Amino acid sequence: MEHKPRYKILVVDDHEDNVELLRARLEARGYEVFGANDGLTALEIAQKVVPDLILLDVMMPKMDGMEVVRRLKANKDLPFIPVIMQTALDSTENKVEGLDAGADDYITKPINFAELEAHVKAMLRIKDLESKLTRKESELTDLNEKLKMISLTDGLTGIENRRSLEDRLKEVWSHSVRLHEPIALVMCDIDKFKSVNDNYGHLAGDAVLKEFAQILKGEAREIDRVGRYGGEEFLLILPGTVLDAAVTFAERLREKVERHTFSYEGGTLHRTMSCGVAGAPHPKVRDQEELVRAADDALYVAKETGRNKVIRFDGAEFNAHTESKGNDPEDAEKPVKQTEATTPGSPPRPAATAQGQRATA
Ligand code: GH3
Ligand code: MG
Ligand code: MG
Repeated sequence: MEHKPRYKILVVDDHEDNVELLRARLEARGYEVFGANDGLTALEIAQKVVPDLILLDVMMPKMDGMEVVRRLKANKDLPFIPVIMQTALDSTENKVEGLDAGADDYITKPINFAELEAHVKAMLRIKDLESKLTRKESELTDLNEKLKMISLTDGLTGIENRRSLEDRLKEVWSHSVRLHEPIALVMCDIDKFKSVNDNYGHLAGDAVLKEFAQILKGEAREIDRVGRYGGEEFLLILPGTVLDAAVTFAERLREKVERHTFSYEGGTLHRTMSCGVAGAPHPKVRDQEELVRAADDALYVAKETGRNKVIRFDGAEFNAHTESKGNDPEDAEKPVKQTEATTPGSPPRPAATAQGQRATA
């Protein structure tokens, strides 16, 4: 059998007899009844027991029912509690004033109990609907929060995904510009990661990615953002960091990865990573997209010049390499690595080339 909730009703009347009369009849109907003989006590009890309904006498000394209902309805800590005003005066003015003050219903004295009960039931139905709605609303808010989290999180590693990184970079970039603060990016890519999958299986690859993400997270500061930018490519956003410091940080990361033993079900393995580092302010970096491209270009040079290294955008090695590739404007939109694009699994990076050659122009 379904257990019916026991509704709590607060009866407020300056005449104790009236309270007791209603208490007896309502309790006989299965309601839990609380009584108050003045407005202030009513407000206190309402706060304490949070009744499902209040039967409120209008005419009371000190604080009348109008004031009580006004204060009740203004109290943001309380949920919706239907208030039925009981007025001895069968005057329209009194009813209007009560409803205006925030009462939900009224009943005139002397009280006809059958009528009162019908009003109580009707109000409790509304209360139930309202509670259900509030519950649904809060469930929906929770669900939206969760969805938002999911949409910004990388499913495999549990760290931020590319969308989240891009949102955050936009914010950090404008913050840096506004406050004339430096900002740096480290783009990391695991070297020869494809061979992990090929040699040890996709699950081993997944395990390495997860562990790799944790290494980056563990090394980053609280204010840094670490996310998975693509397959085995990770981006760190370092607010308030100059290029030199970011390069030092990336070098430390690189060494850490090089020394790290990755575990997967069935064994352990080692991998290295390459990093591209870029920072702003920098004459060749005008917006956050150019900053990402600069870090990506530097990463590309790191890959091209042997891997397991950190390359600084616009640094000596970066420029020497991009210059050696020539700066024929005809090539500007072509990938640097075009002739080597036959290497399986090494997609050309048009953006890298465009920016890299612009740097030498
Ligand atoms: P390089 O040193 O030039 O970066 O070589 P690489 O093998 O690391 O790079 P490449 O881009 O050739 O291969 C990346 C591989 O990463 C290919 C892809 O199957 C794998 N990969 C991408 N996402 C995932 C993933 O979520 N799990 C696993 N196991 N592998 C992934
Ligand atoms: Mg790689
Ligand atoms: Mg890659």
